[in-house]
Amino acid sequence: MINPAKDSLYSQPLGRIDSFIFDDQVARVFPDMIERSVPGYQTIITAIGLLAGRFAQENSVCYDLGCSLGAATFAMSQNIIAKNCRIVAVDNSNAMLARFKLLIELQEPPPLSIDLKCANIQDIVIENASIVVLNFTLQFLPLADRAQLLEKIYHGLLPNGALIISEKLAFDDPRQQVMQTDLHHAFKKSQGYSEMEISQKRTALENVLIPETFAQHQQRLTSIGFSSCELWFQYFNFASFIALK
Ligand code: GEK
Repeated sequence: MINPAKDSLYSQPLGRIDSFIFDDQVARVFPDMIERSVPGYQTIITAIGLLAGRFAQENSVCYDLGCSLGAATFAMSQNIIAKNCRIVAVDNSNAMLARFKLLIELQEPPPLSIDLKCANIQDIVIENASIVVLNFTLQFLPLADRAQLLEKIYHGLLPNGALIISEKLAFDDPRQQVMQTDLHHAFKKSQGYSEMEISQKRTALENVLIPETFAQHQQRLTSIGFSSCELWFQYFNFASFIALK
């Protein structure tokens, strides 16, 4: 059940393309899907571990919001040296969490306690946080709900806490938008996806994954109160940034 399978969900012509959801079919192929779809994904996961090592504070909580199979949680748990930290990993997909639980059981006991929660990240309490990770999760929330979640995170963060957000980006300049989108598709082709897979997946994600520009993210985070927000990684239209309290 847990062997990572190859993502071929969109490889056959689908008469009707349903909106993308994080169900068991997706959870089963997720590691392969995200690795071949998001340029720089593994680099970002490694860096989240390093950032957690730097920002985790003693006696605090580290949150992985929209944790999927826990890649960021595992990276954090291997790098946090601050004493008495725990990780709270949250996802509203039962299918993802069931597999994440199995992965934890299959591993050596993780060095930190990991608390898995099946919940909407909009409904959980965030408190005593030194680091919060939204690794490709915010993009799935309705635009109108994003500021409220980020305000809750800001208030739940300790002084000197950090929020790491990774997202697919949009661009104001139409030429950049076309070029970056084309380059992302070229990346997916280089990873073995066919034109049909790329196009069917794109349709499934329409109105489900809603990208914003980096300027929009930065403006919203600083208007909420974060003292700064800077990009630390970008590969075509995929980026990761860090906001400091
Ligand atoms: C990784 N961070 O591998 N509440 C809880 N979970 C949610 C919500 C919500 N409102 N909306 C979406 N999700 C991971 C990758 S994937 C990114 C994150 C992608 C969850 C959803 O169920 C899925 O597991 C995850 O957010 C997004 O580092 O597939 O592009």
